Parts: sequence; structure tokens; C-alpha cells
Amino acid sequence: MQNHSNAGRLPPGQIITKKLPVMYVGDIPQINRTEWSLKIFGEVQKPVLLSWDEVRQLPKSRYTSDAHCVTTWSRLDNHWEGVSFSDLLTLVNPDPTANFVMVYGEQGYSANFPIHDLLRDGVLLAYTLDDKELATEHGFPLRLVVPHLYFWKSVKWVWGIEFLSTNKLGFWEQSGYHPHGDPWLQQRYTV
Ligand SMILES: Nc1nc2c(c(=O)[nH]1)N[C@H]1C(S)=C(S)[C@@H](COP(=O)(O)O)O[C@H]1N2
Ligand SMILES: [Mo]
Repeated sequence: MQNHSNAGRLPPGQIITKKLPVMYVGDIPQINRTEWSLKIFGEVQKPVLLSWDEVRQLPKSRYTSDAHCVTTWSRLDNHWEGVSFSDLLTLVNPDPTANFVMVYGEQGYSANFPIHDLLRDGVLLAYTLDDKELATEHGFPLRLVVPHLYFWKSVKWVWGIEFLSTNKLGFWEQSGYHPHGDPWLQQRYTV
């Protein structure tokens, strides 16, 4: 399946898939945008609770990136649109000691990051995929996209972003997934 233009884009041990599979634990939550909000809290100067309209009024970023699932599928060239993590960060002004971030999704899902990973190009809180409103199963209304880490880190149905001075482990990271998850280094599991 790999053609010339994909050379060097596939991390070791990965296989290309054409369609983006749907992966989740628990149930697919049905979220009403008018009742939904995004909470940004923790070690910050100014915690915020953003409504859907407020999120949509923030600067819009677009980024095309590849998704690499730890179960070995990769889907190339996903077109995402949303708010960049750096734009969200300026709203809350994190404390200088806030070197880590936990991102929370519905149903107890979460993923942990060193803050510098989220400040890289292409890290978005996305609301469209391939020019269409995010489908329910892909994380409607808002999902995280962190293209340079395994896709389990790209939390769907995001409701919260917490800034922390110490690193905690997220949902899968507590169950033996690698705390960092770099697909180029095959940081898949720790057990
Ligand atoms: N809230 C939540 N986010 C999640 C998951 C999940 O189970 N719950 N699964 C993760 C995993 S393992 C992958 S591979 C991607 C899959 O995203 P997709 O279903 O849009 O392809 O979502 C990630 N984000
Ligand atoms: Mo995954």
C-alpha cells in the first residue's frame, strides 16, 4: 500500500488504512453542544469555562496530519480544523511550574502530556475532520489531535484540560501503555 509519496511517513510496525477506524472504550457519548463546555483549570492564573460559541470564536487553525494507532494502523492525511493548543493556553496563562497537562474525555478517559508536546505544530482541539463536522464517533463536538504521538493520546469528547506541576498518568498510561507514546520510537507498552 505504501507509495513513493508516503516514504518516510510510516513509523516502524505500522500499516496504512484508507478509512479512519473508530476506536473507543465504553459507549459513544451523545453530546448536546448547547449543554457542553470546555473547562481549562489547574495551575493557571485564570481558569476558564468556555461554551461552544466561545470555542468557535477563537482563532481557527487547520492542519493536515497522520494518525498512528498503537494497534498498528495508520491513516495518513487527515485534515483537521479547530483551535490550536497554544491559542487555548494564552487564555488561561499557566503558572511557570505547570510543566504537564492532563486532557479529559467523557466516560473517564484521559491522557497525559509534558506541556512541550502540546505546544508543537499541529496540536489542535479539532471540530472538523476532512472538511466535515466531527462525527459523533470521532469525538463530537471537540477532540484533541496530537499527530506526533500514538493516537490513543488524541482524546475524543474532550471536556477538560488540566495544567499540573507533576506528571500523572492517563487512562491507558495507568494500564501499561507507555507514558509518552512516540510512534517513531515504538513507545507502545511498558508491560
Ligand atoms: N474519549 C476517548 N478518546 C479516545 C479513545 C477513547 O476510547 N475514548 N480512544 C483513543 C484511541 S486508542 C484512538 S486510536 C483514537 C481513535 O480515534 P478515531 O476513533 O477517531 O479513529 O481515539 C483515541 N481517543
Ligand atoms: Mo488506538
